[in-house]
Amino acid sequence: MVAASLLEQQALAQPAQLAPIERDLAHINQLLNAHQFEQQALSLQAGRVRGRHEEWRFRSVYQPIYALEANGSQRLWSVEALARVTDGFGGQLIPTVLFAAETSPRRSVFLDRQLRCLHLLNFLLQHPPADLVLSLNVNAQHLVNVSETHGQFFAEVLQYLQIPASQICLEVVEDAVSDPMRLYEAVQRYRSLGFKIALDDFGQGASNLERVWLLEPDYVKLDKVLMRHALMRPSVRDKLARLVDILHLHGAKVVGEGIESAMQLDIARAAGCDFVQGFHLARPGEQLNLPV
Ligand SMILES: [Ca+2]
Repeated sequence: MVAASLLEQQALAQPAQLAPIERDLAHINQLLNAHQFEQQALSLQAGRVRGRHEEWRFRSVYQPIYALEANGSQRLWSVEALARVTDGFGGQLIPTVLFAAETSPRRSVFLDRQLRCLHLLNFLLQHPPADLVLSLNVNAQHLVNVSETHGQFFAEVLQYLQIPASQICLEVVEDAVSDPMRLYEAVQRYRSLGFKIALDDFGQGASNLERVWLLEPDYVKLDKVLMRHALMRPSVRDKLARLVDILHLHGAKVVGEGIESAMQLDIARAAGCDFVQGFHLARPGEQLNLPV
């Protein structure tokens, strides 16, 4: 009797569960198809959405970002979506290499949009709580290639899926764009659409505080190189705390990236970081790693 009623429930539930995602996929594929690169860029395989372009295959993994609570505990605040790319022979490819190999701006825009849709759909498939933020990396070249309509495509996708833009944090790398005003305009546009903005990999390369003042990001992600220096050299820890103070003064919350040990977690906490991310806390995985 119980078994029969379970089967009945499944029989009733299956079409209702499958139909919306397939409908969503068809709609988003249609939007992506405007680029005329792939008819069916996204497809459902074994309960997950997969992406494709020519010989490349894409899937999503997510790395949790935790809020450091005053009582010493950590709370899941966001997941950063990362792409796993394989070529036609099953070899792994780093996504940045894929983008670096792309010479056509049109194709970069298509790939960037496809990956964001892929990550969003795989996120939604796992029924995340409404307060879990999805962090998405924006390819720097994308910022240069798309002009005044920054964020419009993705805002339309979100509207269709009924997800508020405020649940999405867009991570941008400031020193990858040579023209700061171009970056500023893109960020302003994203913000006007309701997205949260994070400045990614801060502290590496040519990143500087002046751009933080210009962009006024909601979050600044301290690069793992900074966290590594702080671990190796105690003198850097005071400077790290001062840097976090300055970022706080300008209204940004601070994420310590690359937390690979308990000691680095202590350093991040002592420096006043609001959030932490790294292998010591959780590795990227297909599951969102939601607390049970
Ligand atoms: Ca990132």
